[in-house]
Amino acid sequence: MAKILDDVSRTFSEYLLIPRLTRTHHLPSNVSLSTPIARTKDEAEPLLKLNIPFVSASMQAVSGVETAVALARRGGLAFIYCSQPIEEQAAMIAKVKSRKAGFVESDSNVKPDTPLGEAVKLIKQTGHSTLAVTHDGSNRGKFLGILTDKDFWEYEDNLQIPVSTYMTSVENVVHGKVGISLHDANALLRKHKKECLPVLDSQGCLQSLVFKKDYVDHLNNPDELLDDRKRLCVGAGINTHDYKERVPALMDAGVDVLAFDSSDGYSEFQKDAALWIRKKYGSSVILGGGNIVSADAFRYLAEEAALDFVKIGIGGGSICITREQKGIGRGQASAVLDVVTARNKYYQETGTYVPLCSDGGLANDTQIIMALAMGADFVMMGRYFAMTNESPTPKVSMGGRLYKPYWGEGSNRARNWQRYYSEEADGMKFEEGVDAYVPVVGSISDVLNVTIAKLKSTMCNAGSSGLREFSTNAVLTRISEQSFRESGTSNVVSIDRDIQFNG
Ligand code: MZP
Repeated sequence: MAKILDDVSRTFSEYLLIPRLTRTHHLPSNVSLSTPIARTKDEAEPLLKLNIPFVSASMQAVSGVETAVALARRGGLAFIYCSQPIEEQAAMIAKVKSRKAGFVESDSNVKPDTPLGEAVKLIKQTGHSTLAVTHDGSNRGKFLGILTDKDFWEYEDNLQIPVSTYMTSVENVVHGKVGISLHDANALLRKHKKECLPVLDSQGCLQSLVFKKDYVDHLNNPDELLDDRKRLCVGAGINTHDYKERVPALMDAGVDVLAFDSSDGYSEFQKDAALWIRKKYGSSVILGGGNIVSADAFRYLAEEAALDFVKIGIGGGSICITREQKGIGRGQASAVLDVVTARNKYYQETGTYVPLCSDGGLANDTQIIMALAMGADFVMMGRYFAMTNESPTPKVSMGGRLYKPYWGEGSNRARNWQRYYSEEADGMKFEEGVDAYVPVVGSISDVLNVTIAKLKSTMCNAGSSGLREFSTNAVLTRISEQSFRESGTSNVVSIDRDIQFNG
């Protein structure tokens, strides 16, 4: 007979945190949000820690190059989506890695005889206002000069004329020599009041560029998530079908973290693929997987597949209709609590700590806080990042408001059959995700500022300075429907919430 679990499936909104003693050192400025993303044994340092507990979902409408750069700059990590050809995903990873804090490979280059009009097009396409001019238009060609958007007037100048007429020629460009330190490169930029410093080899060929903007960015983003070569970190989604080709391409491109992107990760497919990757790359590769919602599934992926981290969540995503279509899934709070209990037990038994990620269905900052309080080490979000300026989709104006398209990986639009089916021939016979719109809310940095401020404030209320301490000490209470209703305002007419002004 089918087994029925004792408790119902619960969601994060059914809980509240009880404050603990806030001591005088419990100030937001003292709170660390650093959190592991790789398994550790006996409290050793993990291979990688996030500086904030937020990662973006491996989804077409969420994690592109700009999302990855903006999120890594704040200390989180994006998972570039795998529902695209291998070469395209690897190229996106390489692009993020080239945005090294410091020396950057020039990715916008032209030849001296390139018509100005083409250069203007390139500036618009890439959003980079500085182009390197090299003899062959490559990023390692003989350096001939620099063209910036200040060197011409698009609507006045003749767009047919070659860029050599408008560029600043090499003799007049302040440049550095290969081997120059970042400190000295920045000093040259400062001394000569320049925005960009080309670095040339002994043959006069371009090697890299150093931008004043990156120096300023670095100062503004002290939590940047960098690899040991000071490049931004980036993750990639993978599937259990083409991993033998995809993973080597992603590794060559410099990916830092891999994660299986699957709606149901409790499978031998995932274990077999994980073991193949481990055999080929050893323990130096950080490999996560899931998604799961039960203690058994955690034990299987932690023990048999030796994953570094495990993602929790089936059917809770904002664009997900899996529960409705197939009847599988679990309330996210119940799933997190069950898997955290299994993880803690595994830790006690083996000394191995496996980080957990709560993935999907986080409808607001309070739910993010609740997931972390319940023991998730970090959270993965789709909708949250899809709503930002940096997500890869265009803004659309509807009814006077700006929106962005946001679609599930299980929708017809994404056609990511590998996430859901085990046989290619099956294709997609039904959808598990919808095609929708979300309002535009601003830059990733802006939205993170608010979420981080709320999280740190709550952690102080709960008497904690770190995330592990937060979840270990958290005391939660379930709330009745009545108290849920009273969580907002009560018995008042709120100017913001209830009164609509007409201008
Ligand atoms: P959310 O943050 O938008 O609520 O949820 C994002 C998560 O939903 C993803 O990380 C992924 O686990 C899941 N997802 C992505 N596509 C679908 C779908 O089409 C889906 N059903 O459930």
